[in-house]
Amino acid sequence: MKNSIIIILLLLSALAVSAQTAQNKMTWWEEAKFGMFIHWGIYAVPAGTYDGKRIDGIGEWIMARGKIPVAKYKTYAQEFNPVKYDPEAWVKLAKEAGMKYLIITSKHHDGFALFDSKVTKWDIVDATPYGKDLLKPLAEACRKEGIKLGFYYSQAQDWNHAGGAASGGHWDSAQDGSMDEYLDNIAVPQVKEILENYGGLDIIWWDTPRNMTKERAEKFLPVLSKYPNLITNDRLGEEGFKGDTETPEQSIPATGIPGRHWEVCMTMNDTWGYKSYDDNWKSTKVLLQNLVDIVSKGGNYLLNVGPTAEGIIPDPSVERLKEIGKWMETNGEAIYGTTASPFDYLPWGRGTLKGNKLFLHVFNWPDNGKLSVPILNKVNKAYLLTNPGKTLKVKKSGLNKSIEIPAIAPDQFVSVVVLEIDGKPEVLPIPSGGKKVSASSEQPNHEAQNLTDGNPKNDWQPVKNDKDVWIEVDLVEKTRIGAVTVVEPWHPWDKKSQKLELQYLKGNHWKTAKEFETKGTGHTENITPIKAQKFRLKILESKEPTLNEWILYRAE
Ligand code: FHN
Repeated sequence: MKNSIIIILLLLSALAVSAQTAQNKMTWWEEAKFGMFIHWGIYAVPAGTYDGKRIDGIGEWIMARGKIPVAKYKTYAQEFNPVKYDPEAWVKLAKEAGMKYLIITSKHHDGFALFDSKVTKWDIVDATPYGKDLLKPLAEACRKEGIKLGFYYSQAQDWNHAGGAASGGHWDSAQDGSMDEYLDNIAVPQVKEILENYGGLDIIWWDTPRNMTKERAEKFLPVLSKYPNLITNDRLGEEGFKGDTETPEQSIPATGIPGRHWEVCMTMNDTWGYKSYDDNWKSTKVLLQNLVDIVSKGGNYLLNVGPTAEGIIPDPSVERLKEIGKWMETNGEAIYGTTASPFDYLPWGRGTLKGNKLFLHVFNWPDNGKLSVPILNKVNKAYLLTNPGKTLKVKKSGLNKSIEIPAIAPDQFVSVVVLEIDGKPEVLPIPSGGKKVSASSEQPNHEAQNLTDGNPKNDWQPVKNDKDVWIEVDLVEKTRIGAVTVVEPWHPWDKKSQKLELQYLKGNHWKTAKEFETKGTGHTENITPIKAQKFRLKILESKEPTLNEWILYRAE
């Protein structure tokens, strides 16, 4: 008896050790899915207006966009007195929204430190009437509430310390100086300060590695090497510093980023730093569906708030975060700790997976009472996440499963249906995956075949003087296609778009399936299902025709 107890104890401790070793510094991050980004600084004082004029663009860039002289910008610090700042309330708000981590701008491009820095007077303690470190109480609140903490740090751009970089160049001679000296005397020591003085950070979030050569980026490595559990992003150096996470900004990569951890950062309106007149708020539905979309593709969502100079998070942000939080309270199981969807595409929504539970996040609730799911596995049980006691009927329908669902969507934003399945999810492959692609023309190293290789990093480019640009795929057999995705290389701020036409071959004639326009950041378009073997995509209008991936999805 005694022996068997000892054996059981030994086995249990071996299991505990192996569970621990399976953990790594990314484990909490992978489970977290949702974080709060906070852009806060002196720019909240002008709040988008300089010299009586509204300055275009994002609020935290007002100094650069308005070419505000260093001495003038510094006077705004006199008005930065965030007496209404309540760090506990901010952390509690993040927690209420279902966020598991928070990343705040310890120093943005204006070089102003929200912390007490010993290497400059351009910080909250020395330059403002407030006079107290803003990040210490935030770090304490995070620890108290169990929220992981990250500091954003603009390592290269600094418009107020001589030698700091500036995208587009300096506009005031006070900014001129040696970038290496700036890095040695300001940036590297400050990174040391934030790592040492705030009880241990979970994340450092670098940004805009302007002029950050390999040698310059390497200046930060000795201090970073002391923190093996620190997560860093991919924006430290111009090249060769991949960090732990990739950071698509303001748009969701159509096919995720295979093989990498990635996090989409996004604003709720059109600015990161507070602008008094930016009212272009995304709806709760859009924000929540973004979260689900990102998680279904294997990424995290870092959603921004831009507090005022008094320390208030704007009401529209608070309202949206609370609504998201309500949803997360009942549906969080379908988000936290899940892995990417086994489905490449679902016409009515997205999927996430945890063990044998397949979560179906329905954006467009079918009005025929049936949810068609292209899963090949046996389904043991189906139910609404909010009502696990009531089993939903499942029938086979061709290769799909048809779930009998209530007539009315149970949730106004996203309704979650759970399928408990037998074994690992099995789905049909993408019809266009790996298939032969030809094109009107192609440049060396930018071949059309890159379009179906599943790697969004390779692209296709036609030759410069191609006047009738198209690509064509042969699916080998007639297939019913219900949607098309294109992956494109640009950022939202590049403001590029392409007009495209999907065609299919019927007899000897190319027929139009659908014309549509992208925003240059990747696009998915549903089409009325069409059965054909050969499809073509014509680039009708584009200043720079190119695509990274071209995917055709099966119709239900
Ligand atoms: O220039 C910054 C911008 O102000 C903001 O901080 C965003 C957040 O990802 N990053 C840079 C632009 O990519």
